[in-house]
Amino acid sequence: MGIRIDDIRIHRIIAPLKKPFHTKLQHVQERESLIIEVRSGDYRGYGEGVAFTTPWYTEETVKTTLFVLRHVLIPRVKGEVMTHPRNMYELYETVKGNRMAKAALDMACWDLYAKVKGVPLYELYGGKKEAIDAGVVVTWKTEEELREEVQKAVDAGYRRVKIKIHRQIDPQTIENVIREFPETYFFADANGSFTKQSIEKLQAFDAIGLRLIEQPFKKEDRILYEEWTPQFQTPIGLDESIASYEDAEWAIQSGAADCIVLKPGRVGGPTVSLDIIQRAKEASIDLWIGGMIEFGVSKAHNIALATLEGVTLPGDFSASNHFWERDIITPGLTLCDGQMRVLNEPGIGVTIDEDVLKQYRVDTY
Ligand code: OSB
Ligand code: MG
Repeated sequence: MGIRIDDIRIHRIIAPLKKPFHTKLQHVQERESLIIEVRSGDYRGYGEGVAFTTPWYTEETVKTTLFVLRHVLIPRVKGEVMTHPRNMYELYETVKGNRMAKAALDMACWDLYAKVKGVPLYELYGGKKEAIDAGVVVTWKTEEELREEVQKAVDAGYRRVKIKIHRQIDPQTIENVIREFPETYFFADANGSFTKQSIEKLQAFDAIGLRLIEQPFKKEDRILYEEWTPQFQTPIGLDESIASYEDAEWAIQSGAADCIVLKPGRVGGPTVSLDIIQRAKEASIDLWIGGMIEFGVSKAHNIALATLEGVTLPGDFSASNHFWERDIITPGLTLCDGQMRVLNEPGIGVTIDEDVLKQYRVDTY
């Protein structure tokens, strides 16, 4: 028996960050996002649109995802009967690109499906872990601030800390700080800042004992990845480069990546993510799940995926209190011994805090 999609709502929200997120690409002080709600009878499935207000990180934006959801994707699924979330995805799979819009809807369909079945999402996915490793990102301007931020992260219990870097900074700054925390796993994320002309600088970063360097070159620089990834001693993880299953396939087959950074909200949602995780597992390539300054709805979806065996390294899983004074879910996500407990309720396993949603909401469509 199928699940009729009776109605779909989109809430556009804006929330201030506790501390500005400062990177070379953008200074983020508040986060605009979409929360999508798919209804069937009394059941509600939730998804999150994770594009930003402007195209500084991905081509898609809040406005483009909103347009595509309202005028292209939702008309294809509203009133239809879901026998499985993959069947819903097939209704709009041929729409070109716009994977962040697709992901928001796909998340909501998976959550709804699991709730109607009365099972936690991770169980539906076949996940086995009871807790997943947490990880946090730090942005910084001075060595002193970097040290302080890392110390705060370590004190909060994070065992994996990701540091934002770019080609103009001195690798010595990073080395000085990470040496002081020998127990911590340090990743560095360059967000595509390095070029063919700055390979030597990247080689210097390669020598400081990082556990991973994320997206050193632009996503378009496939030739550089294919040539250079095998030559670094630090594993290279591809983030922006992985926007689809086919991108993951290229990264695996060409040797351009030692590790896949999977952002479910960017590749099209759980349906595509499950396929990528399966493929990475078959290829025995490392994979971790990344975030993009997300609220608890997306994080809860990501936690469910992270329980799968093919997810081999700690991802961008920070507690609700890292970015937010108040998250839109209740209870908020917390750390326990450097880990996050898997949510054992039907669907994503968290409830929307209607008061907070109302406080952040600027529009409903
Ligand atoms: O490149 O991983 C990235 C945040 C926004 C956009 C891009 C990225 C990030 C992060 C933060 O590094 C990850 C998180 O949400 O914890
Ligand atoms: Mg990244």
